[in-house]
Amino acid sequence: MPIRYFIAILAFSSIFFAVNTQASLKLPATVKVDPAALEFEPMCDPKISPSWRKAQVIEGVKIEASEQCSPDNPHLIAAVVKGTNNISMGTLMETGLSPDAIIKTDDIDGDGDPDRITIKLEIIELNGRTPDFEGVIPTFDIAPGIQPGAWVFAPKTSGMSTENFESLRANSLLRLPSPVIRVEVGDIVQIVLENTHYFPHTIHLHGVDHPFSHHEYNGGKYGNDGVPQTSEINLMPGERRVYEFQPRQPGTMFYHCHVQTHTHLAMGLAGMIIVEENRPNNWLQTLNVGGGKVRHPSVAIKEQFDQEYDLQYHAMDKELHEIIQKYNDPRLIARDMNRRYDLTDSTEDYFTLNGLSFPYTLRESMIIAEPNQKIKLRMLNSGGEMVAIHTHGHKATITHYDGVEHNPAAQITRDVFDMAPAQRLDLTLNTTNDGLHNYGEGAWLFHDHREKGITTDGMSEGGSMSMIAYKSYLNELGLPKVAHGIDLSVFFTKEYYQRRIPIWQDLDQTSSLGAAGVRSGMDPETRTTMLNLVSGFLVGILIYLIIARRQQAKAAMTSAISRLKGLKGSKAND
Ligand SMILES: [Cu+2]
Repeated sequence: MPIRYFIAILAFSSIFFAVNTQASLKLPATVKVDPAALEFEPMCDPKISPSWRKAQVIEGVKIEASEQCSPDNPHLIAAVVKGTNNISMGTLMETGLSPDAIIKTDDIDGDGDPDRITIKLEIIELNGRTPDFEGVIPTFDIAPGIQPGAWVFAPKTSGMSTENFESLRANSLLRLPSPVIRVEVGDIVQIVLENTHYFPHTIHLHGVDHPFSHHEYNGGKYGNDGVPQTSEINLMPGERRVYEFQPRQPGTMFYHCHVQTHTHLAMGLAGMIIVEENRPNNWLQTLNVGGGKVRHPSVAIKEQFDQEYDLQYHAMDKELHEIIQKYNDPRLIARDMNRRYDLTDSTEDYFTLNGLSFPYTLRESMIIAEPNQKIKLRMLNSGGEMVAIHTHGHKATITHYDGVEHNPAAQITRDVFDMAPAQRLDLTLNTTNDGLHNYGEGAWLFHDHREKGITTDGMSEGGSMSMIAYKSYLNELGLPKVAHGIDLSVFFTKEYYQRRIPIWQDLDQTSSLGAAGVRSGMDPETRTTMLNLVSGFLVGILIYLIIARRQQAKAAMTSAISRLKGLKGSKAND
């Protein structure tokens, strides 16, 4: 090859790379995601009647107001306070409960309230696979578009698991978390577990005063502690078992499945069980479905507090919760859960408060306060790791650990509350603006201060974050009025959690921190690849020339050298 070709190739390469480098220095245009292309969900569930928020009396049961945008169904509260055996058919039909879901009888101590309480629970799968179509059923979104497969204990219901024939959404009784159960000291309580699921399960009453075994029920064959390795055998699909106890001590406790606990608890078979002090005429709200505000608090709570909230923190590993969405065959699910899934390699992806992640926590798990109130908070951590719950604008006092009162003289007031897995804390939130307990009214966040606790599958804002919102900071929907025109609606889109929205695109008018479009010219990676390609090509030609054209190369070299020599010789002669 004549030497001029080499020179031509080298020149072309140099110009090509120089031009390309110039081109890649041009900034790409900012690309905005058009809000019209997003699917905004209504911030409040339009199916929930605003009339549910009001203070009211149903079946003679006083139900406190709840300003949340998704308040609990007041008919349900009346039904679980009176018992499904003591209410009208009209009220029962408003709840979706089975007529034998909560049976209350026998005022044994003669103090004006029933002391024999029977609670029927089923096991429901949420966001599970169906053989009928692609997708999951019944659906329960913990945040927009986020549907982890889950199992819950649920009150015994009548009718369908979905809202109706056209909807895939779970009916409102079937949801995360498993319901809060409330009983009184001295009650004779029977929890009847009807295993409506395809796997074996049990109930372990963590922290509740219960005998290891009882022989009146279950034919003397089974125990009462829920542990298949010690007290009883697995409760198989289609079977029922009665757990009976008569608690002697009050406190905030915990119940959960004890079959393959490392996965069944994380799947959602875990809830709060609260033993209230015995008082006359103490009709309790036996279930708090979804947790949150207790709209019919016990007599003892009303003696001391203005409000009461049940708050369950739970976390989920996506990998575990996807298993039930892969197969319809219980053997394959059992194989993946019991033998392939390794909890020691797990990471928590979803963080929930009362079964929901931000922004849905704003619908129903906010603490709605007024100045100078004393609010009872009962907290449970049913996740697998520590949590560190921080209250903005407030310092609260820990009164009870694991249901046992802490020495009042030594109670600690602080603003971060660490809870080990399975731990319960009772807090008193005092909203007196004294610079210690509260710094004034606002829409104050309260959130897990492990920063991952405020994410949903790694996207922030999400997780178990909620608010302590003062009434003066609520809008007409019961959502927080946020200052400076900040718009929370973007969080109510699936696209946000699908990572499709540049989160800062609307911070200023020029969208200076929005998304960069496709760069003109080449990106650095492509440029490096091309450079390597061209270098390789050149080296290849060189090697080819050396090997195949070595004669011509030699001749060219010799003539070049002799030409140089000739030049030198003529210079010397000059
Ligand atoms: Cu289980």
